[in-house]
Amino acid sequence: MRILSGIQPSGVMHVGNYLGAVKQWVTHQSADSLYCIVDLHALTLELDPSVLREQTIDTLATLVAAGLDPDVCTLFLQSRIAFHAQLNWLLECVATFGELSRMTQFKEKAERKGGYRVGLFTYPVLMAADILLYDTERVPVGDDQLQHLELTREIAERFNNRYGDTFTLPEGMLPPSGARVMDLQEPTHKMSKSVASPLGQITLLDDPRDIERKISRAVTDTDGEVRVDWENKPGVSNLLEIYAGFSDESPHDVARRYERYGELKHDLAELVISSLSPIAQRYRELRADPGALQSVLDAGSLKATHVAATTYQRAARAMGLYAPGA
Ligand code: ATP
Ligand code: LTN
Repeated sequence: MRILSGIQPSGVMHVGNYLGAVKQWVTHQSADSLYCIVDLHALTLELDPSVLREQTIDTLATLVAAGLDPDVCTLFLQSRIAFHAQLNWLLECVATFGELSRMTQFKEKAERKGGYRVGLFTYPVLMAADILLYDTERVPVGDDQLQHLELTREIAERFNNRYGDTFTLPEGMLPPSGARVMDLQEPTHKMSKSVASPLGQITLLDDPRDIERKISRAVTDTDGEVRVDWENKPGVSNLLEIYAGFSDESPHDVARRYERYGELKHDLAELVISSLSPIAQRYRELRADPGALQSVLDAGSLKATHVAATTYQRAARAMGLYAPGA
């Protein structure tokens, strides 16, 4: 089963990224899975170039520390493979302005910032190129990316109908719990790397004292009953969801064991600390050897290029371009 997914090097990874995406990547890694650091997508943000460079290596180290093994799966950098940008252009000539205008992530991010970059608008087309280039069958992502995936399928279907069967239609893959982790301080908003919320996010590199502090201060409610009720108790529901994501249970089963918020928070902090401490420790070791991390990217890019070239040329030929091959 061909699996591909991507993550932006837009900051330190948080438990939302981990439970929604990366934990599934680790579980499903094989010789047929590719994981991509989407640095081109991060150019839609206004990052200082030196910060982007640092964060790219930090992201790679975090992925390996979280359990991705470069000897098993392919870990690569999007910008190293020019076919992503090339297929992006072909697909921009298949996607429509109207469908991109309906993307909620674009609408939300554009609202936050006037004078946004055009890339923020065309972002989902590049994501479709990432996915379609590798004949991807499954895309493990958090819930916020399902709309982009649906668009990817629509673009691929339209392309296949217009130019002949070229692309595999991918399907999303959500984790049973943790597909949508909310900010601990504002539990009606998704936890997000690019939104500053120091107490609202738990990162994979937080030290145990910070994790404990953030969980103990997480917003709850005054009703006092531990149960899943997203409408009336988003804070408590979110804590149960995070717990379930780490312990591989259902949030309802977790809720049944607790009477009081204090106990739930105490145990959740212990669970998160014991799950994340080894990742943070491994991260520090890996980050101390940037040369080894560069080699991971070199090897991964080499493996990915071969597949990408074949698919790109197939698509280009189908559209009438003089691409090499048949
Ligand atoms: P940004 O805030 O910059 O958009 P992000 O935190 O949403 O960043 P991405 O790099 O865009 O992170 O996403 C990487 C993966 O993490 C995607 O599969 C996405 O669906 C998932 N993800 C992101 N935030 C959450 C969340 N709060 N809960 C569950 N999954 C999430
Ligand atoms: N848009 C995604 C990141 C992303 C991605 C991909 C995910 C870019 N290309 C390909 C899966 C497959 C996000 O998480 N914001």
